[in-house]
Amino acid sequence: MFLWGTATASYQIEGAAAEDGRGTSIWDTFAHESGNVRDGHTGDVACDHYHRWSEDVTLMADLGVNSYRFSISWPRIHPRGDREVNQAGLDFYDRLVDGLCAQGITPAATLFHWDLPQALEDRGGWLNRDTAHRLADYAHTVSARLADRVPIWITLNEPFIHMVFGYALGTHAPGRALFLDALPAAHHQLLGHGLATRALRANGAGRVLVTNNCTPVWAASDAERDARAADAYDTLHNRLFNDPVLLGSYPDLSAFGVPALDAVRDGDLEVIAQPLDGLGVNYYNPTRVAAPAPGADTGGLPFVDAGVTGHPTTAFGWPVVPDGLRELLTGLRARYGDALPPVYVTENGCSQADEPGPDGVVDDQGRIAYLDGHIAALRAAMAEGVDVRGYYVWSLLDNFEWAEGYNQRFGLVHVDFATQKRTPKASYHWLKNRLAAEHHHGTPA
Ligand code: PNW
Repeated sequence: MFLWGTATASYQIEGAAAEDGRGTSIWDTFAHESGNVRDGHTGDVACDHYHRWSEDVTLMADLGVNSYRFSISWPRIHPRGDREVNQAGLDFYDRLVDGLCAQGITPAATLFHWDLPQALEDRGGWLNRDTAHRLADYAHTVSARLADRVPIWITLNEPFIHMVFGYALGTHAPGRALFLDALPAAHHQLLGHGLATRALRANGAGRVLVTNNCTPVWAASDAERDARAADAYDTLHNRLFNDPVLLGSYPDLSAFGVPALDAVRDGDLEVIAQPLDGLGVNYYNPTRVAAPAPGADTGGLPFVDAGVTGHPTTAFGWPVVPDGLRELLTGLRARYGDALPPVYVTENGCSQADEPGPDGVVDDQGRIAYLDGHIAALRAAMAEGVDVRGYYVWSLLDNFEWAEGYNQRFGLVHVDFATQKRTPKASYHWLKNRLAAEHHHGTPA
């Protein structure tokens, strides 16, 4: 059965940051330090999903999705990052999973969606190889409790974005600006993926995936130097995370003047490359890059962002290019061939400045056009031979959009953060009709 779902992440929706024994995560620390998040927003309350999860499951059941991708808050389970387990944290996900199953909604659980226990950051976070082993312990704890009812597990969410924003640029937690010295955070996350995969399989987890944020890369011109810049960007953003998992090798970064990954030890790539049941792909937009101007200071990077022009943009300023999803998926198939497992589009969506009108209706026509275009592109990729098994809209609810706080709304459901009132937007009603028709015909969209 093709999986149609919505996606969320723990820190972005749960709130209840200090309840039931939850430990501190790097996002608690980061958001509470002034200047890091727009308007000083934090995830302390967020969508209060920790208390309102049942209402949110009902919203999904009414929408007609057959799957839900959520993430588990690591510090709710292991508050200090060590092996000590907080049962109340496990109990929360137990209730949620039972609630989903009762509605026929297949749970897909992400282990790490960026909310690392602060205690692990205090020991170096993902720059410390030991964190990979702690992820495996955590994978063991949660799958021992939930794998009997959760058939789909995603080890990591977007290790590229976490490395770049968290460790290279410092715009996300843990707020470190190490530039190219952030690279060990890539390897240690991937090692954690491999070790966690083993732990999940030992507990009978059904399907194990990793989710990478992928982007088609366009060269700004036909010039050879721009083509090389595009190749370099593609290597760092896409191949650095897909190659080791799917092929068992890292791409050669030295070809672009980027230092080699010296964190890699003998045997690591075998751990990272064990067979997967699927590749999770998050797609938002393509990226267009150029070679740096002669003498420009790019911090050692062999490319600059040239911007995608000539397309509509979202509230975030991200270009809307539906065909980029088809290009991305067929490109993955072309590059990896039979080494590409079934693909799950684990996130796709857009932000808009949505507010209810005088009639109470949130008329988000832009989101409807976005989703309609991307679902058509998904279908085109499948017609061209890409084995896609699922599609998840980011996001069910307007939520805490990281460094942007509550200022970027990605939800199918509007949230009034002052009252926690949920209002399904026009896109929710549109998708509901779409899913009902899909159910009727039995084929994807
Ligand atoms: C993803 N970019 O993050 C995350 O998985 C979600 O938690 C997030 O809410 C969603 O996309 C929307 O931002 C991204 O700059 C963050 O290319 C930044 C980028 C892409 C994805």
